[in-house]
Amino acid sequence: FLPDPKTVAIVGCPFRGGQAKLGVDKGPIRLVEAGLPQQLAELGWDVKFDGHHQFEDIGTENDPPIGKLKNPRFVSRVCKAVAQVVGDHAKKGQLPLTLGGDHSLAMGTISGTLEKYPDACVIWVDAHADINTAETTDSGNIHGMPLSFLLGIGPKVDEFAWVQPLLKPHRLVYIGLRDVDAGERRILKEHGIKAFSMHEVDKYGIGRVVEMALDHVNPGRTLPVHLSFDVDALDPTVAPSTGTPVRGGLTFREGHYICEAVYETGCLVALDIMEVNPSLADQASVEQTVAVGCSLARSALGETLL
Ligand code: 4U7
Ligand code: MN
Ligand code: MN
Ligand code: MN
Repeated sequence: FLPDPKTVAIVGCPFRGGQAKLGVDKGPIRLVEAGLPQQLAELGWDVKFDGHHQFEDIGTENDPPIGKLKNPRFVSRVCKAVAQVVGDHAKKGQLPLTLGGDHSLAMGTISGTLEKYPDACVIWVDAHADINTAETTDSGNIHGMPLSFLLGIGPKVDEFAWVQPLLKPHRLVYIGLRDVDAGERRILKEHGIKAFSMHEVDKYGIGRVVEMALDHVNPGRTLPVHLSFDVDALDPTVAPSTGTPVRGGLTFREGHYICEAVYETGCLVALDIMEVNPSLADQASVEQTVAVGCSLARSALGETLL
């Protein structure tokens, strides 16, 4: 799908409006400071990065909840801007690598991908399903909701009317789930959305799980793939510095294997590395989490040992 020379456009999104914890907006800054652009260049990519996006001026003084949704205007406007940026990069034949920031941003990144590639499929690697609706959400945190908007599930929220419900349930697959809300379970069942939870990772091993996940959304390996990776999919011992850690997650190798296997398909057109929060946990944990974020991105962009 991508022309030669292969170009990756780093989209740094210092944004935390989709959840309450301070610090996740510093994730992209730390990932870049750790040398991610140079590392990708060393893999042979032409790397475009012209600074992090500034969202301050998008923020509104007055952003009261709409129903239960918190910071709805801010989240919506930032995601709309991100959709535009990601879509523009994709249209130029570049691979957008979005660095979060909280996972509400995926509303923007996936909208951008689908604009260029309407038949793209999404591999969502996460401890959580992020598919709550305005009705089912308990927390009101929009980082737990992006997929419901992309799929057009749940009550319409005017503020998010710009999000085109272009994602089809059979083009979405999860890997790594282990903390799914009751309302989300119902949605997954009702819409027949395929999920490989940690139970399936234990049962089949990561190799078969990734193969089955790809067979589900991309049987002929002919469709473009958007990989959205929430670092909380990894076990908290591997990626401790994240806002909503859940024990019993993917090992270091399982997480990297997913990225390597997706790269091997040759179908990857967009990548998100989300929810690195350098304000949480001690300095060693932060450095470890940032380093893991970088190495996941390198694996998805073709780093191999041999
Ligand atoms: B993340 C949660 F209730 N489901 O909706 C919610 F458990 O992007 C968590 O995956 C959402 O980190 C986590 O608030 C969002 C909660
Ligand atoms: Mn998560
Ligand atoms: Mn998430
Ligand atoms: Mn999280």
